[in-house]
Amino acid sequence: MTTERSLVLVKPDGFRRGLTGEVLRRIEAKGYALVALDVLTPTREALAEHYAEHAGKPFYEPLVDFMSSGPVTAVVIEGDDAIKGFRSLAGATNPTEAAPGSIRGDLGRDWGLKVQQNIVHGSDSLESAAREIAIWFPNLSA
Ligand code: IDP
Ligand code: MG
Repeated sequence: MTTERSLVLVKPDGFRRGLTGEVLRRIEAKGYALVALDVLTPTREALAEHYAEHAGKPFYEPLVDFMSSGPVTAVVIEGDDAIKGFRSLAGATNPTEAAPGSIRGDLGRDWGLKVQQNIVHGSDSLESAAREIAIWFPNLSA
């Protein structure tokens, strides 16, 4: 186990629904530290970088439209095994399948859209976390 940083986003659906505080509450209650926090409407350029691995997939354009549709809260969290730990707090990508107790399982649902609006993003590996933190917080020192 190592101290890790992860990039968390409260996506535009979560922000619009007033769930930023609830997401931050769960992160803090779990014991992770908040290292940096910003509220911003992401540019399509930043999202193209952030979601490069998904370029070309059927949900890619709807995903970029959705993610640039309004403000998000971007957060860097820190703690032992925080990357895996936050993925566990977030739950499965599909909110219908996400376990109750998780953020997506408790607060999300399928809205019948081309892209799943599932409240949060969390980095999925050390490499992704480093890459994503550099995109969202270029001035944050490691
Ligand atoms: P993750 O957010 O759980 O890591 P990824 O596979 O990285 O999931 O996908 C990024 C985002 O794209 C998801 O959070 C979700 O909003 C959307 N997405 C992923 N797969 C699908 C899909 O099959 N249908 C609709 N939207 C999807
Ligand atoms: Mg992902």
